[in-house]
Formats: sequence, C-alpha cells, structure tokens
Amino acid sequence: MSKRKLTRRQAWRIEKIQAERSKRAGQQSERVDQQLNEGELGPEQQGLVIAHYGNQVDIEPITVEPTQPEDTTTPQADGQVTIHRCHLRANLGSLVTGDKVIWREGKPTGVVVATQERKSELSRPDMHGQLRPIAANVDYIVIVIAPIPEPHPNLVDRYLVAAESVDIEPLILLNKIDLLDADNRIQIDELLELYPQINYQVLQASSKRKDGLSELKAILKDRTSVFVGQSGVGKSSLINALLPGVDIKEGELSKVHATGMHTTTTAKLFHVPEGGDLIDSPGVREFGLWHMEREQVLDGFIEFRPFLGNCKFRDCMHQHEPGCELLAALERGDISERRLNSFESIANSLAKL
Ligand SMILES: Nc1nc2c(ncn2[C@@H]2O[C@H](COP(=O)(O)OP(=O)(O)OP(=O)(O)O)[C@@H](O)[C@H]2O)c(=O)[nH]1
Ligand SMILES: [Mg+2]
Ligand SMILES: [Zn+2]
Repeated sequence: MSKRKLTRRQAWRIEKIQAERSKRAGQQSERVDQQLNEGELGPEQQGLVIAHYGNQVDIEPITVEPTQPEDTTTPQADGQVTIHRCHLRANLGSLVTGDKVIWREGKPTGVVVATQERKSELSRPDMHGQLRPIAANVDYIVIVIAPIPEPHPNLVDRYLVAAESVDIEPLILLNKIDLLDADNRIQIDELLELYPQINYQVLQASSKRKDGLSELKAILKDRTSVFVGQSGVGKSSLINALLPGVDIKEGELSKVHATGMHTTTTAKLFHVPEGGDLIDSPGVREFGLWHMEREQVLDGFIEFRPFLGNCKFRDCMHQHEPGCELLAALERGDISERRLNSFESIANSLAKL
C-alpha cells in the first residue's frame, strides 16, 4: 500500500482518536472486571457471535442437545432467539461473526469470557494493510458479482485465491441477471465461462425477480455461507430474498457509486429456517492479497497446480523462460491466458508493497 505523508493536523487527529480509543478500552476492561468480580453475571454458557461492533458483539445462546449432531441456537416459544450484547474480557483477541464463544449473561451487557477454536476463517487486509478476519466457521464463500456495478478486474480471482488459501469452498454467483443485455452479456460470459471448466460452481440469480433462489437455497442448506463482493452487487438483497422477514438494509446503487459508501457496515449472521446460516458482509472496493507471497497466490490458481514444480529453472517466474511448464500448458490450451494474466497482475500488485 502506498504510504501517505500526514499533515501535522491529520497526525494530531489520529493521535487524539487513538488516545480516546485506548481510554475507552481501559474503561471497558475495568467495567468487565467489576462485573466479573461482583458476581453480577449468569453462569457460563455457549454462544454464537452473530454480529461484531467495535469492542462489542451480539451473542446468541447455543444449546447442545445430545441427540442432535449440530449445535443449535435456542429459540424462544415465539421462534425468536434472544440476542445479547456483550463486552469482551481483556486479551481475548478479536472476535468475528461466526465465532463460537463461552459467555455470561449480564445487564445491560454480558461478557464473553472465552473463545472456541475456529474451524475456518476468512480474512482480508484492512485499509492499513493489517489482516482482519471477516467471518469464522464458514463452509462456503459465495462470491457475488453483477452486470452493474461492473465487475472489477481480477476480483473474482482474488477471492478464489483467498478461498483456496484458507481451504473454504468458493461459489461464484452472478446476481441481477435481470440486468443482462446484449452489451454486458458478452463481458459477463467471457468472465464466467472458464470457471466451470476448472470445477468452480457458477450460479445465477436475480434477487429482484426472485430467479435462481431455490437452487441457491438447496446448495447452501445446512451450511454456513458468507456472501462477499463489491459494494452494490446485491449481497444484502440476496439474503433478504432468501430469507423473507429479515429485512436487511439495501443500498441505492446510485448512492453507492457516487459516494463510495457501503450500505452494509458489519458482517452479520442470519439463520435459514430450513437449516444453515448466511453471513452478510460489507462490500469491498478492492480485495488486497498483500499478505500473500507470490507462490501462495500461484497455488490459489488451482488448475495450474499440475504444472508447477517441473519448470527447467527452479526460480522460474513463468513469464518467458525456456522450459517453463506453465507456459507449455498455456501453449497446449490446458490453462487459460486470462487466468495466467490475472495471476501476473495479482503478483505484480504484491510487488508494489
Ligand atoms: N435490478 C436488480 N437490482 C438489484 C438486484 N439485487 C439487488 N439490486 C439492487 O442493487 C442495489 C444494491 O443492493 P445491496 O443489496 O444493498 O448491495 P450490497 O452488495 O449488499 O452492497 P453493500 O452492503 O454496500 O456491500 C439495491 O438498489 C438493490 O435494489 C437484482 O437482482 N436486480
Ligand atoms: Mg449490503
Ligand atoms: Zn515456469
């Protein structure tokens, strides 16, 4: 990432914000200690983080029935699950939507006292280049794209690399198929046609026209899926369409474009009544893979894997070297030029650090 020079005024403001932040954190941990010491809290129980706001999380209680294979959150008589706002005990590390925790009920806020190990975790670097988890314990990463806003170059491949690196199965979902026309259809077809050949599932839907939703629902059943992608592609709209009644805020596309504002600001988990969970996540402008090495990115292009490790030169960059197995595969048509270019362009963006 480019390093900007801060003006004195900007530097002063940042310092002030950081000082306020650490003061608040100090006050919070005092409050949590007090709650823990004074026995104001209920017994320890298991919970699921369904949303994450700064230093606080929303928790749903989990009951583990011996007869049921999976943990289930506890619905009340009216089918609603009570959500408990909780602070975190000091030194817990950062929690994220989808995390399983041990927590204690309290008024007005409870306390998370321990975290359970994550089965999987999707992260991305924040604006400062620091890697932050977006969601935990997910089975599917649903990469949402749309004819409008036009897909950013390489974004799908970046997400695929990220998904492969954490071993979470990706699905590609083209939303807003109602907006396909003679012009954008060619570009979209070009973008998507090669993925089924390398065994990625490509699905289509229109949350507006309610197309493709039952197929999507069937695939996502009993799994935890996080919806990712550019701002305005319709992640929240899809979840609203799949789960009538949840009513997540949707953005106006014109505003998204004009201001660069994201409508969804924090990842949030929703239960599918028939089984499974959907996590809505804030849109991204860019999905940086700065934290990765060139080799790791290369490994994320799964169809290249059979051709790696046999080039004539051990430090082959797969650009124009003689005896390059990857270029030979390209020549034979075993891998696509678009994906190789995409790798090159992602790899170049790493070098800019
Ligand atoms: N034509 C059409 N518009 C859609 C469809 N799905 C969503 N939209 C519109 O696209 C705009 C953005 O939708 P959101 O669901 O807020 O997009 P998002 O991906 O959640 O955006 P962020 O929360 O900012 O990341 C809204 O105006 C929706 O009405 C669709 O299938 N067809
Ligand atoms: Mg949204
Ligand atoms: Zn090579």
